[in-house]
Amino acid sequence: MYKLYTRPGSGGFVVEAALAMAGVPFDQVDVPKKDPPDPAFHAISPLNQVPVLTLPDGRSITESAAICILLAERHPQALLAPEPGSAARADFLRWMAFMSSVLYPAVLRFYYAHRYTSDAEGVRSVKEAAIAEMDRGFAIVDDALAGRDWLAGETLSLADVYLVMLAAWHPDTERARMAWPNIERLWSKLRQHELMRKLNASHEMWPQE
Ligand SMILES: N[C@@H](CCC(=O)N[C@@H](CS)C(=O)NCC(=O)O)C(=O)O
Repeated sequence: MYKLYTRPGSGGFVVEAALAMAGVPFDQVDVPKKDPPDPAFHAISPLNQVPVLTLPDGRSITESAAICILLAERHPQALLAPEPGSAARADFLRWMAFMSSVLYPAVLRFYYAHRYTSDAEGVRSVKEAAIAEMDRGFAIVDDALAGRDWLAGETLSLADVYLVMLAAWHPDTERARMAWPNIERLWSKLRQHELMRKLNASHEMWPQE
């Protein structure tokens, strides 16, 4: 059985969505935010971050995008991602990598700004720069969504869930929803999606409609 180490409001949101969409049972462990972490958690998550997924064979992996791609591979019937080899698969991989390497780190720079400067006075500048970097990244994804219902392929994939999770973390969601109408169009659909609504009830990513 899978075991998901997570925390409400964290990147565990998209992994929980993937497991639920795949219809596979899993154990869930809510990891308290503490530094240093418990040694057992540190052994599977050296950066003391969630999500971590322990696979049925006992191996544990970190990195939300890698976990999503792996789950899509292991549960192809759930259509969590476009089929390997398809043109849409290339889009899926591109956007998963873009979101986890550009947008997610920009979000972390905002919420953990003290880690990115040795100057206590510099925290504000780090936060401002983080928002500018988020804005640059979201604008690129918003352009990619123009005239499209979904980020990759013709149906919902984990890339869409990943995107709305990141959008919900924007420090100014009011402005985000106005600034990127294509992302907002996708997000508004997912705000009505039964599973997303259910997950949002425990993660409180956005105000429930
Ligand atoms: N690159 C990692 C980032 C994971 C991450 O930063 N998780 C946050 C929660 S959303 C966390 O655990 N932060 C605690 C910390 O960095 O101390 C991924 O994509 O899974």
